[in-house]
Amino acid sequence: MKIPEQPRSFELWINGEWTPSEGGATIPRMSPAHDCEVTRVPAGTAADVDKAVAAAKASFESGTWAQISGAERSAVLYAVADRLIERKEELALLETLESGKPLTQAGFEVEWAAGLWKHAAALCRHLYGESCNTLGAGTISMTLREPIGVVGLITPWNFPLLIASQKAPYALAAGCSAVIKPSELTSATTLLLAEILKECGVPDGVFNVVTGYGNPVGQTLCEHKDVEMISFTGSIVVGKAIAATAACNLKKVCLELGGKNPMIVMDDADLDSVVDAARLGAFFNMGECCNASSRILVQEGIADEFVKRLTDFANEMKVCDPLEDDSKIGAIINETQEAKILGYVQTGREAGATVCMGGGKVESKKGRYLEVTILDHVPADSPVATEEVFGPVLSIVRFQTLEEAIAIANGTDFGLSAGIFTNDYNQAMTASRQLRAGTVWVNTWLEGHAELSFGGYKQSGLGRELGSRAVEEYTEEKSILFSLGKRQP
Ligand code: TXE
Repeated sequence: MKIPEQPRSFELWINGEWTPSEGGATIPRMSPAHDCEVTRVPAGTAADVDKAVAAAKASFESGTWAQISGAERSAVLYAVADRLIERKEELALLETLESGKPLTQAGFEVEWAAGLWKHAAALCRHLYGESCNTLGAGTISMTLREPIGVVGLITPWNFPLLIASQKAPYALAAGCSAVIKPSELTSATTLLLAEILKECGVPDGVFNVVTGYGNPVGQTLCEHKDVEMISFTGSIVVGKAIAATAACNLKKVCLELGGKNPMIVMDDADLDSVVDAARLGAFFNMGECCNASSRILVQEGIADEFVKRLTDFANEMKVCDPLEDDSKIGAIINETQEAKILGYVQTGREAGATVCMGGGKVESKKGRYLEVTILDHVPADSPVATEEVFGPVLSIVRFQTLEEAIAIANGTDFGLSAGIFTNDYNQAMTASRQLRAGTVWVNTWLEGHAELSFGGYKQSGLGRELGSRAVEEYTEEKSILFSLGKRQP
């Protein structure tokens, strides 16, 4: 796959068409792997957000989408899924060029995203209310689920198309209209998604994209009185700021804020499965993954063997140009992230951890690459073992008993995902109950299914995405009571 000679330029997508930004400023995106400009998007303004929200509100009030049947919406969302697959190569290439992730993984991400559009398409026809039968013979009651209105979706750079697809299809399935702000680093696939939605029959104004920086674009969206809900994926710091802003006009917020996910490995675990899962969990997407198993808690009896086998395996992982077929680890998204990751490795060294492999930069003429890094004997309370690194750095913490492992696992502010590898049923069930996380994997990792909800305990977030109730997040519940016959005074 070749890098296009010219960077691809985009405008905003408002009311079903490409629209220049009011301000005229643009954001060039340099490929983190190739050191050349690959895309350019508008640096949107508050006025652009106002325009997009007005278009979304008008489309919502017109009923062209909100008031048609679930079956009709479902047909459109299925078509979107098919079109994503048809344009997979183009989408995957843009994703790789902007993010630095291996092209094979970007292709997988497009397929995964398409699967979410299909899941939402199926849910379109299954939005039910309730009826209460115990209010007395003189009444009939029901509840309805109605779309919440205009929603603001704010997404990060690690899985741009996938995370947009964890939000947009469910919002649309509910009948909402949306304004989405992708990360300023990786906006291209979200803009193409807008074009695809139009091709597939989503009415104008229902899906709008305003590119640009967190402030003013994201900030204005969060402050906007005509936006009823914000769904955000990103850092804890920004998540808290969004919650505070949204509180001023009582918007609903749904937040997915990352994790420091513990994988517990017991002495009796099947080592082949563990090593494979640990490699995938810790290094998929260069570790820039909210579900990364960035700390592995290993029981002492198996620890030396585990570290040896994992290190041998990880040594085979090729860190190189993400456009190469056998690339397993691509480039790091930007200098800020690179410095953050290297800083954490340094704190690990200072805390007394052993660097089993990696720990530094990969020398390259072009691009920003880091070595696959494994730290052993990491103190459980050190920063590299308790804070989100978001890079190809794995911390191994050793423990003696399951009780100790669960205490360590639960000992951070996060609670996104967790897991245990063991063949002992009792240990697996005990951990499943006691781990404070939105997802617990047993003898597997990173296995995601749209049918299961996704979200965090504690500071990993608020609300849930995916699962059978994913569409409900984007609705209001209305209670209706019929009084039969003449009302008794
Ligand atoms: O995130 P930000 P960054 C974590 C990860 C990473 C760190 C920083 O640890 O190292 O966050 O990444 C928009 N109002 N995650 O700086 O700033 C911003 O433009 C409204 C975990 O990129 O939170 C982008 O679209 N929006 C995470 C989005 O928020 C604002 C995935 C995320 O950017 C805003 C990514 C504001 N005031 C990073 N300021 C996960 N949960 O998976 C910024 N934004």
